[in-house]
Amino acid sequence: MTAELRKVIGRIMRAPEGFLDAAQLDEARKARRSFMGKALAMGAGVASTVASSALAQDGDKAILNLPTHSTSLGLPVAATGYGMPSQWEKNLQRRESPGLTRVTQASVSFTPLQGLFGIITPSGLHFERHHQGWHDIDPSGHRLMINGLVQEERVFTMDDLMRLPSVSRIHFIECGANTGAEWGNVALPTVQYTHGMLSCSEFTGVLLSTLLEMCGVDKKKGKYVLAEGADGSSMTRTISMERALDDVIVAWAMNGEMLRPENGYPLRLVVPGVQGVSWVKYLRRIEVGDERYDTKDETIHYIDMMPNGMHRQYTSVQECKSVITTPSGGQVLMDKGFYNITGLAWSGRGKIKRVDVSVDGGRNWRSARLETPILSKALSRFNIDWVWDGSPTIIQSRAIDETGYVQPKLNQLRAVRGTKSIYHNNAIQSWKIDSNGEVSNVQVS
Ligand SMILES: Nc1nc2c(c(=O)[nH]1)N[C@H]1C(S)=C(S)[C@@H](COP(=O)(O)O)O[C@H]1N2
Ligand SMILES: [Mo]
Repeated sequence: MTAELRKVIGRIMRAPEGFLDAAQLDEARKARRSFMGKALAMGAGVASTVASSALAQDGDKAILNLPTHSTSLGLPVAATGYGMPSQWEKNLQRRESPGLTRVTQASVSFTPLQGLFGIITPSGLHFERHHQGWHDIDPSGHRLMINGLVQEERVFTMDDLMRLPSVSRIHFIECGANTGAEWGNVALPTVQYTHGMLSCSEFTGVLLSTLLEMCGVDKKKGKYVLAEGADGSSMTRTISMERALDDVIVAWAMNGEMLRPENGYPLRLVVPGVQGVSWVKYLRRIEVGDERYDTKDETIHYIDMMPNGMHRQYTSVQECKSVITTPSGGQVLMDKGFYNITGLAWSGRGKIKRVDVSVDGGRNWRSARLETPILSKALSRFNIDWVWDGSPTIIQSRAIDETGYVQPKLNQLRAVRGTKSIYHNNAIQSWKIDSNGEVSNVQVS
């Protein structure tokens, strides 16, 4: 049975949008029925895994007809000064979750994790979280001030900063509210919406420690720094001096080019391993102080409601977490057979050590292949072979980081945290696969 199924490359109706609309779903079901009929008749079928050709069943003959692009002149260079994705990929978009927020200036657009490969998020698909809209700030007028418990308070221009010794490092950024809607019940259909406040990029900038040293920071009295953004949201977050002097970057570049305006152009803080809110965009001021600042973004927002009714403050580190991105909610497995299960794992405390995958609702676990590089406080990509026998099942991934911390089950997390939280949900995600191949979001104990 298994050896036979292995010959069949399972086809996935991927839907770059993350989910299929009613008409597409109908088409998938029809195609699935006719494919299953043919596969049975032929013994085994071969087909592609991409959405656009998922329905092609006689693709082998197409290779004989030379298409126009093989017999004509192509486009000249520099048709576009800045390259864009193929027209065939136009459905792969950041998307807002309808009704999530009242106004689109204080909103989120989610990264389409289901359509991405490897660990780097293309800059145009990096998720956005704005509290008060975004701006495209003229860098020549932008300044960064460092004040407070320092020998010399200073104001830097962008030119001043970009002359300094820089570092380039790959890190994930995850909003503390990522997966927040899932605390109570299943709330969202696709991985884009459940986990898409997550991106990973190479950031370039000057270490905050370099700037603090230049200003003669008082390391004895200075226990904290406050980071402040230049937009109207008055985004301000306290960061411990220990962390500020460690790996925090005052960054101007992302994935080889200057930051995108939505992501903080011309300057943002990169606080590796820490929730997104501390990655202050449009960074204009760092103040060194002797106590925590208890700003609105750390007393009212980004706090955890515990089961005893008390709020927990300053949960900053994003704990070890993982999610299967394919197959994931909204996709459809078109037939039985071989599939590559793939997903992402990350930890705010360092490197990913192992990712286990279950294809039977958590009873048995196998270790997935981790792709290199495996970097500290960055996304790691995992892959594992799977032969689906066509029966309904639940697939899950569980990550373990280099500290030995194991990603918890939802119920283990709820036992400690209750169900009233919004932030910091790093539970194991379950995707249910129906006998008709449809994948959906479920919660299991
Ligand atoms: N100035 C400023 N910085 C900000 C925000 C903001 O609204 N204004 N949002 C924060 C939050 S809550 C998150 S999750 C990250 C999102 O960064 P991104 O939009 O680049 O994904 O930026 C943080 N920094
Ligand atoms: Mo956030």
